[in-house]
Amino acid sequence: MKNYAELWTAYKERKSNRDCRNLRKICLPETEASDKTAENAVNELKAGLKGMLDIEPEIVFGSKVTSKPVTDGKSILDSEEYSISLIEDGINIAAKSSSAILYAVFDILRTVACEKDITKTYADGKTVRPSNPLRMLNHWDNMDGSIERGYSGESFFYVNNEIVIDERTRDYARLIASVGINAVVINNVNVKQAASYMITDRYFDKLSQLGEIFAGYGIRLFLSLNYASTIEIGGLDSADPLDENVISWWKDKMAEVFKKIPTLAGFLVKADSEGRPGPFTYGRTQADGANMLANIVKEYGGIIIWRCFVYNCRQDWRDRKTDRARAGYDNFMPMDGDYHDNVILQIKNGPMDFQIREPVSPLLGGLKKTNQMLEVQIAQEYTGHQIDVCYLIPEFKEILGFKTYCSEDKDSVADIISGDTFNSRYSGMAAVTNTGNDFNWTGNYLAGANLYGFGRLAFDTGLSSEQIAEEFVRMTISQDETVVKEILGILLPSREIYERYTSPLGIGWMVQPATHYGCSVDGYEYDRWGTYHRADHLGIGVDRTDKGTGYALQYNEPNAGIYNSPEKCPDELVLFFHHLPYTHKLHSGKTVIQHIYDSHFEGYEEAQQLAAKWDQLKGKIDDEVFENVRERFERQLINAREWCDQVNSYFFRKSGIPDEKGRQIW
Ligand code: GCV
Repeated sequence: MKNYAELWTAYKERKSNRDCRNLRKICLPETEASDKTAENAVNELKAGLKGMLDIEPEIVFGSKVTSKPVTDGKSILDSEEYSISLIEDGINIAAKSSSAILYAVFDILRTVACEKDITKTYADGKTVRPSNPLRMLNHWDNMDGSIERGYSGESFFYVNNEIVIDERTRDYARLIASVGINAVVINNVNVKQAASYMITDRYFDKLSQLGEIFAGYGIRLFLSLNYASTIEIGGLDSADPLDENVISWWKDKMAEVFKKIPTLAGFLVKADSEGRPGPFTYGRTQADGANMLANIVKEYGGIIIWRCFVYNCRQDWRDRKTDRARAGYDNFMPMDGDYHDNVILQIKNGPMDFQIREPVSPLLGGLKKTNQMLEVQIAQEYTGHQIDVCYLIPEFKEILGFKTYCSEDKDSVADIISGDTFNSRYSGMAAVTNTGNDFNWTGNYLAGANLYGFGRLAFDTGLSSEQIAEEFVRMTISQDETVVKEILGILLPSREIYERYTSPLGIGWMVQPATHYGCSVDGYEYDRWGTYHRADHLGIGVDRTDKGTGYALQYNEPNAGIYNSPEKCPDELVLFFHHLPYTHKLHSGKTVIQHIYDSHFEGYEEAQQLAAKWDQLKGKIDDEVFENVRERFERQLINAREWCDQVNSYFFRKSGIPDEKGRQIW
């Protein structure tokens, strides 16, 4: 018995699936005997079919795979494409690489696990090509075992500054490969202390072993890099990207690192951000910093992923001109086209920081000549800490579907990050992960839907939130139709419910600064982080129009015009873009203040309904799963009530305007 759950890779019995039990033969492309990924795929297939159906179909190896060397996003996509078709007595898999074989195997196992008919599913043949070349998880794991913004235990990669490799490591690789993840960054972007030594002898052996394990599941290993390594571990007194000594140190270092960790794919860099060092210190640009490293790692096929989370975190709250939302665009747009083609800019979905509702970052659709990746967060830092249920896939779908108007067609965020719009060399999607060493990996069992869902969505952006949630529930919790329906009824509206009882109309924040959990309306109001609601007795919101900070104008038309106008701006973002009187009428017909009251009362009530729905599942699902989520709902309701009452009281006291429905406000 493992000391952790295998979730959707547990392959529990599905013997009632008669159609699948008739499977006699599976044809696979032939691969080299030494191909670990193909070996893992075959083992997975056998274990899955045995476990779920108690069958052992004949495995026949056919034509050779013709995988081309992977040099860019397009060839990643070519090589990961697979087809599944029916043959007499069985199934044929066609694929150009062993990773593609693995994905085909997981496709078949998913079909069986969801109790779908194989004959129907693959009747017309099914060809799948991933939507995004890079589908990545970013771990914010520290080497002392803690996880920055982690809500599901400690790290399973590190204990006491040592790298741990055990059965769980392999099962983690299986788990994430099964949903299509093909890249992972294993350490926190805030690279401090021991983590700076990741690129030294101290960790090479373990990292090389880890890289091999991941490669066996088609996953490319990346490390977060300390931009100032030349100073921290190199004994130099500078990290200036144009300094010859700095360049020469990096050349030697990279030669050593790529030799010692042959599977290493590249680095993720957080520079000039929240106290992390970067090229700005030396009067250089972000492009100078990224290109210096990219130039050096190029000869090893390495990639530099450079984060755009660069802003002034020492703002004076009295200053209304500086706008943190503007910072990404202001810092990165002027150098569009200057980045080397093995640099990818990684852009958070919104201009601030993973709030429950933000507009899409204007860099997505702004940058036209630079490789770019979308960064989302499944760790629920601002969305309930994996205590409150908050299924994030509907939010990610909205982001992906956002029309940026950056070109005549193919202008959605999904088009841009797939590489299609600008024919980018590299692109894709990364999530700050929500995993830890808890028994069930994600703390709350229902938070597993975000891990599952992110992978599935990054692999196929055309899937719907419902489809993904249903697969997750059927594969992980239950096949019972009533149970599936009830849990979907909890997951699908949960993000909007969370939004309703927390911060309204796109304003964000209002969280406890120390933890980012729980309500504190003024928690960030008089602080240095650039995250203000600017509420007074007359109104609330940040003026980001042409008369305010001008942020709205960073968008392409017609988005700029829509956001710039309080009449046209969608209600859910109106306070992000406008400072409005409490009496301002929204599109909904309600005033701002009445919307605040109504949405908070409703949100709290809906949270209670979700908890009641869950209570009905007692005895119908596994006790441990039931209890795990029930206990979290208890805490969610306390949280939701506090948010509701604190926000309503705060704005009643500020505005003096009573609730027109006369409900109790404290
Ligand atoms: C890893 C936010 C978080 C930080 C995080 C940072 C980032 O500010 O609160 O914990 O640091 O984002 O994305 O770099």
